[in-house]
Amino acid sequence: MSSNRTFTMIKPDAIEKGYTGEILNKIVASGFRIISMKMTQMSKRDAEMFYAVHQERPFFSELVSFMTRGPIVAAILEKENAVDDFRTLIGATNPDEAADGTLRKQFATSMGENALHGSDSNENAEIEGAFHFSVREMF
Ligand code: 3AN
Repeated sequence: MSSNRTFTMIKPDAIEKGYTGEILNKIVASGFRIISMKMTQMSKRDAEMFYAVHQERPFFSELVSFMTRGPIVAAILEKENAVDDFRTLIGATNPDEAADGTLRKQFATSMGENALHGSDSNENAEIEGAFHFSVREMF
């Protein structure tokens, strides 16, 4: 994937609360183009693989059960400087620390239930995008 792409998931908490449409509108209005998108539910094994880097962290089992409790919307997004600009758009992991105008400030409730994922590097954007989408699902 090129360095102008990032990967996101709208997490189960935001979907349960009916925020999907509003979040997608804000992402597109912020200049991101949707390359790939689907609503899907991760299995326990999927979430354990996706978040393998966090497996030693104390919140790992909480994270896996949260991310599998309902559907997510996974998407690959394109924009110049996509990874950094999307991290800026979503805001800090902890919504209490997220800046005004960020998606987590508006839609997240806690450190765990924080509404959106955004890749933290070009390398991870590519790995995470390939985890959810095949080449023929990238447009
Ligand atoms: P970010 O998603 O902002 O890159 P990471 O990579 O530090 O944050 O954490 C990955 C995910 O793990 C977060 N999105 C969040 O859902 C969860 N998480 C991080 N820290 C905690 C915590 N202290 N308690 C519960 N869940 C957490």
